[in-house]
Amino acid sequence: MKSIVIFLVVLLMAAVATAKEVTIEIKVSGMTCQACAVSVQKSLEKVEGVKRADVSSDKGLATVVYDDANANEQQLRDAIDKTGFKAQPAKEQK
Ligand SMILES: [Cu+2]
Repeated sequence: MKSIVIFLVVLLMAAVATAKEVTIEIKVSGMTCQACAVSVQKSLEKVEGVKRADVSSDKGLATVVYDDANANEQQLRDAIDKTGFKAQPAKEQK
């Protein structure tokens, strides 16, 4: 009985480890008003694996929460670029 519990715990930990939620901030240039921010946000939320996207036109910043098992940073940048705005290189982060 005890071994079953241990097995389930290990299984659960493995599942959590493979599906990790990641928060990333991407600088976006070209946004001038709230409507711009909304279109970037909508585009980001269409990417599979994205849980949440917050876009500020004032800060020129997109904050995205995504599952790194389903999405990657490049897909997010592509989604931003597709709207006509420009995702800035990752080097400028942090
Ligand atoms: Cu606008």
